[in-house]
Amino acid sequence: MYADMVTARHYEERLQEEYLEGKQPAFDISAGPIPGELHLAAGHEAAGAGVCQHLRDDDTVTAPHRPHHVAIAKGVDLKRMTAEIFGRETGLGKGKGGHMHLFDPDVSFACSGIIAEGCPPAAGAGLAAKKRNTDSVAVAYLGEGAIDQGAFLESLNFAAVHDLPVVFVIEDNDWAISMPKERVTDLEDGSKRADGFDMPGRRVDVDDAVAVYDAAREAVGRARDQNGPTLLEIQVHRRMGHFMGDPESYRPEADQAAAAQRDSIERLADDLRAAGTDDAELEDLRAEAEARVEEAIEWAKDQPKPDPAAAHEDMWVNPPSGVTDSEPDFDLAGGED
Ligand SMILES: Cc1ncc(C[n+]2csc(CCOP(=O)(O)OP(=O)(O)O)c2C)c(N)n1
Ligand SMILES: [Mg+2]
Repeated sequence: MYADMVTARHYEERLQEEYLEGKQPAFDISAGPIPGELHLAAGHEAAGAGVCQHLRDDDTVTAPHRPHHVAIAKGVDLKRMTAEIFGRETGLGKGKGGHMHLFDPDVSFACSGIIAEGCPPAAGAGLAAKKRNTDSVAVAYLGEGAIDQGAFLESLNFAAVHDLPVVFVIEDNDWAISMPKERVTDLEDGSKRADGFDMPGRRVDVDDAVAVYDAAREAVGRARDQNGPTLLEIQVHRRMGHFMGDPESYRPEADQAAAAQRDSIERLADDLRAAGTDDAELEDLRAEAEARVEEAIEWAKDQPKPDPAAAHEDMWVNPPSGVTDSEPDFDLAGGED
């Protein structure tokens, strides 16, 4: 867990540096080596590592727009993920998806920029596991700002009614862009949403990786033993803006300072030291993580950019007429399913 968490933190620090290259003096979102939006998850690491530690490659994970810590903990190929973020041809999605649309079938991982969008596919993966009588499980991550979304509530209901092996994980960082949690919900503990679906719900109040690990072991074990879904909520902290370039003028300084002070990585390091791990071992893990991140970034930056003509390949609908000269490869009106 410590290795995953320090990898995720260092990865984001490095992406932050790369992202800012060329975006100044007036912030130009499309300029520089990482075009588009970038949502960093520093402060969320315990939720990724503590849950994914219990998962296998054939367990499905769907993550939202803030996905890197979860992807790293799930074992997504770091080089191809980085190439995707840098918009390169060898990226997980041939450079067409960017950082919010990572998809790695080798470890059953996907994420989406549409909030709560991962919940129905996770319920679907759970249904598939049940019908195939395998013991794989599915985990859907979402933010606390998404707990009033229909897709989430319908998925909870569907998973509960069909006793599906799904764990829903709310990462509560107190904010949805500039909207503080208390202005959109009266529920302090989002895991109570489970009560309405007769499903177990549990909140982990602090971003303590060991506490997350314990709560997730029970929830994932319950799913794997075919005893149905669980809803977990984990308190995390947003150490950065909603996305890169967010001036956070809406956020009280005290809240920012509190987030900066709480650090689940330092907390886990203290726990490990108390359990007998020496500093040299922690330092080795950190150095290995940093080297792995550097290697992935260097590799990604060396990769070719996609041919613009490839923009119309791998599409699910025909491009509008006049956009491309190539013949459509299937006919939507053809009547086949
Ligand atoms: C269905 C939908 N509505 C609105 C948005 C715009 N949007 C992007 S992120 C976000 C807030 C998400 O907050 P939260 O779920 O708490 O996640 P966090 O960003 O805090 O990790 C919103 C409203 C979206 N992407 N999808
Ligand atoms: Mg949030």
